[in-house]
Amino acid sequence: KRGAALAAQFPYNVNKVAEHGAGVPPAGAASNTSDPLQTASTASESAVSPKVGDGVPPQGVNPNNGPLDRVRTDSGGQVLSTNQGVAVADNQNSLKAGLRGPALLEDFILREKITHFDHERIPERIVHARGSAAHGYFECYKELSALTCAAPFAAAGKRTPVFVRFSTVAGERGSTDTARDVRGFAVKFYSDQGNWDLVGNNIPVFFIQDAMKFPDLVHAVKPEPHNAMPQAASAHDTFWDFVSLMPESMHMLMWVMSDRAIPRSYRTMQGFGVHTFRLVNAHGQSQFVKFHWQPKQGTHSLVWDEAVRISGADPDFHRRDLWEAIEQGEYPEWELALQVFSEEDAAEFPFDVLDPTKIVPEEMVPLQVVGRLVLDRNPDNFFAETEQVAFCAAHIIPGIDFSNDPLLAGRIHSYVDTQISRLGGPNFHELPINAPLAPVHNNQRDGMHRQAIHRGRVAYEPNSLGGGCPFQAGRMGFMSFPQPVEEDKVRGKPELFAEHYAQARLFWHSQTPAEQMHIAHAFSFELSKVQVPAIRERTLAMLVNVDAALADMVALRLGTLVPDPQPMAYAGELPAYPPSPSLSLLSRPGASGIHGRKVAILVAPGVDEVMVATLQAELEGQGAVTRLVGPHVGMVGGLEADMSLETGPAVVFDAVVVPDGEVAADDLSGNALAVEFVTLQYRHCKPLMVVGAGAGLLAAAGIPATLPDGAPDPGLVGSTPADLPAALAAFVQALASHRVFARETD
Ligand code: HDD
Repeated sequence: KRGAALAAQFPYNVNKVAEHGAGVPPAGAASNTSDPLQTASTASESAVSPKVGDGVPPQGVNPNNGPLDRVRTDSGGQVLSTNQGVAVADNQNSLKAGLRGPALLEDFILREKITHFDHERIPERIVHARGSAAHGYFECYKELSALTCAAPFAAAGKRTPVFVRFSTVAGERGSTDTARDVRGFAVKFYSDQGNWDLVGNNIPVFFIQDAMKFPDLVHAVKPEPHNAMPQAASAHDTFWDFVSLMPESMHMLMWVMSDRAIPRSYRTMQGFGVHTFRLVNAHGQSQFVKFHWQPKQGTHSLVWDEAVRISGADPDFHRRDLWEAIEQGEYPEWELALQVFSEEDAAEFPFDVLDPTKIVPEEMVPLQVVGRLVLDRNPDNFFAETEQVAFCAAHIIPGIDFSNDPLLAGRIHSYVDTQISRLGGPNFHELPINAPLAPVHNNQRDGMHRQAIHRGRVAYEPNSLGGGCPFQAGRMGFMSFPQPVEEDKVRGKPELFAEHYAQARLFWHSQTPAEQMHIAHAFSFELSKVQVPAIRERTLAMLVNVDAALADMVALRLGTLVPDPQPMAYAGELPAYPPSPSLSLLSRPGASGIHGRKVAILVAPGVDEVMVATLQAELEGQGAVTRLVGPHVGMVGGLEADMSLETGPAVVFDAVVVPDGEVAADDLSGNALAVEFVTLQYRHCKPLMVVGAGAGLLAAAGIPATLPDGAPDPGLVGSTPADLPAALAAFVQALASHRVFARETD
């Protein structure tokens, strides 16, 4: 009798129940989704902190949701199966000849699982390996048919779904987010005329002028080949060896040594299409264009010491920031601005618009804002979307065309080519994240991993058996702008490409003193890591051509003298540009106040808990994110701390508040981590607010009450409990202006 009862309960091995123990699923669990055990575990796993959202994307916002739904898989309430859909009874134990015997070759379940696992990784991107992405839409402000027939600009209010991936360039897939580096800003528009990829960076120029040099540049900046060091850093000999022999990189080096290369967030950086492109209207008329993305959050950066510390505290800093902002409904936005100019205008510029080491200053061609980009949905799966997305500089649509920029020409080839090995064959365009919303019909067939099941016997054109389909679109299709060409076939560069310094000077002279200091320090830091003195000297010789004071500052910190300037290749007189204030990061504070800014509220037993609640409500009411940081997580008095001083150090916050409460202030003042917290907030020029007894912590940290010149420090807000509302207003203002660089002394 007992045997029969057990058999009903454990149908797999009625004679040896004890050997299987709890690993055997109760009878019927496979088909019975209301099983209490399963329900309980599903519920507890999906219970996440309300602070990071429930992970469920808002549906219906983005039209690209629909097609992706087809391939979305959700295992909630489902039984575990093999890839062939066979339910798996035991996911704990392999099949063996006896409990202590050898594993059996016939265990197809184990073999399928391990084989799939063995092939889970794909090659990382050869550059831009580290990245984070989100879905959203582009909304056109006004129709631009006079300029272009491109679908996203067809009507005011028209929304085109997009997928945007931000990245660092040099580091490997698992490298830190806050390395000094260029950031990729790649936008895939799923337009109704096909996919358009605007594969740009957060810096409007590039290191080199010709794609022929791209492999050399990348080999120089990547970890050195003999010892695979350093990771995600340009501060090493091979990079500076290369660039100091390539003076065309000088302008880009100025940008990369500026705070642009250590952004506070992906949300606070500009994006640029870099190259000159063409807009083409329905009549075939064309103008040149430069694309700019302007963050509504303002342009903000970290300071170097902070960026270095964040690498340890939270290497996913930018990925987390983007993810959390979107989960919290703080959708990042950029405006798309165009600089449009004719070929005749371009011929008058003192630089060549085909040279990607040059900008078109805004003073020469103003920006026109034509739409906005909103990121409102996190990916469901990092691999399927962020990793498998394949951007390509060659993906353009009717209404957009290339210019003859020789760097762009190489890119048009490189991206499809690289995906063929990275994504394992020529059909990567069928992966859901890459597939256009526009219909795809052609006679390309077969290849690895083909998804489409093409019907019929016709895979050629012209044909009569398929009624001539798919037929070519004629004037409704993509037509290259018929630019007249009559030249000799040569290898070489136009004369103006040889002028390398005038815009580097323009950039330098357009920075505020604090930004100039940061640039000088960045050059000094990077070159201090260079072991070969001749490389340092060669770089200094280039810097002299930019600005003598800059070369002096750097030479001083390298313990050397300023050498003679590097001879210039350009024979003509250098163009003189008036300073362009828009090149300073500080010229774009952003209109959105403190949205998405992260504020730490330091708590310890005895803190004024009512005040903490008020502070949280007020700051969160204005869009900031608050976190209670205490000596430990969990209950601190009557409050629940989100982070400890160790797991939530100063560098991951934009600002700090130390609330009132005498006992708490004493406790924090005696805590080395709390003292370090406010010290670093101060040192990194961030706003600090102290209320009542909270001021004791500033005193313990020896934080000066005024700026070095004796003026009041707008980022240091002190308050009595009674004056809290006025103090909060001052604090919010300081937070919105990001940093107090006048504080910097080190
Ligand atoms: Fe590139 C990736 C941006 C020059 C070849 N590039 C890549 C990505 C961005 C850029 C944002 C990452 C896309 C993603 O998120 O998946 N690249 C640029 C910009 C350039 C530039 C703004 C200069 C203006 N790139 C450039 C040249 C070449 C490449 C000159 C080759 C001739 N880039 C590649 C690549 C990558 C790539 C090897 C690596 C992974 C990939 O394409 O998908 O094909």
